[in-house]
Amino acid sequence: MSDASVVASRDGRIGHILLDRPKALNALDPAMIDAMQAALDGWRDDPTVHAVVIEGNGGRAFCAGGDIRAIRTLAQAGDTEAVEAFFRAEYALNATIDEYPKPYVALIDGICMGGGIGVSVHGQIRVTTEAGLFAMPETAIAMFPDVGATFMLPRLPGGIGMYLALTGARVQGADAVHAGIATHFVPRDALPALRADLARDGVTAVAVHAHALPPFSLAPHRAAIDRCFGADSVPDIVARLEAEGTDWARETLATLRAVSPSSVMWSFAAVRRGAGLSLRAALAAELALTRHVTRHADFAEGVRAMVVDKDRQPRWSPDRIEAVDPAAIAAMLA
Ligand code: QUE
Repeated sequence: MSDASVVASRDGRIGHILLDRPKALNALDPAMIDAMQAALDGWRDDPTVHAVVIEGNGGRAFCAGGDIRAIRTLAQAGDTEAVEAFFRAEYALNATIDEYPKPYVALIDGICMGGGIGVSVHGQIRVTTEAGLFAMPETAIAMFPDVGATFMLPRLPGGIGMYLALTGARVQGADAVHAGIATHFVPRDALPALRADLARDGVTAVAVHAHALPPFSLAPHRAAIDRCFGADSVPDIVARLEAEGTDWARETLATLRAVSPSSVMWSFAAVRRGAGLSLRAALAAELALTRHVTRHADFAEGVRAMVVDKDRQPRWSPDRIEAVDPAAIAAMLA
């Protein structure tokens, strides 16, 4: 079976999904989401499929996100039903991956952000190469870490999840295993052999090819991440970063000051709430939050600045964390 931008095929014991939209860094459009859901549904009860393997084509990206440009266009046209239909289908796919009765193996060799996290992290096995580059960068476009990230991030060690959620910080290669996003590290050179062994032997091949991890490059900042991002409010996070007095803290605060202030506030609240929810409940809460966020002026402005015009000069409103009304944020999550 094949769609324009997803190739679903069989290879020995596995069902193989190739995200094949390399010019858009394999970002997910609605047809790709439908094709992936159909492939997984078709293989669920097929006794000859022992595991599913997903990869991105083109060598640069596993999957850079979702079709956020199209969502902005629909939202600006007032087509809330089409916006909702996109997120509903994407989040349903995320839940299908989490609940899939067979091993689901993502081979991540390049950019894996936003929607790419959603079609990998809920699977049982996430293999990263040294080129795997992970982030939830949504505060830069005034969205929030969705695709089940409000469930996943608060379950990462210490304050790492909130740090990744609010700053959009990138985690590369073996660091993603240390952070709890990936499960195995396999060098890029070994991927052809891993692929062949997965088809022949099934998922036992992953452990055979997995390498020991180099040290966590965030280790020098782990204590500061936990101190600052474990705070109980965004203004408290800012105050703790100011109190650190290190270059890392100054750079982190500058990042936090550059992304959408409103988005930092609603992302903080959404990730906090996700700590106490099941994945299904977190996805339902995320869907409800998309209705408010995609109507907020910062969302259209953020996608304009980062994805459409690419001037990277968004004009946020309000333009400071301290000017965001906490009651307005609370109302969006109610
Ligand atoms: C922040 C984001 C996204 C982004 C850039 C940001 C995001 C997203 C895309 C994206 C990437 C490639 C595409 C595309 C969209 O960019 O979520 O259509 O082809 O999906 O700074 O959160």
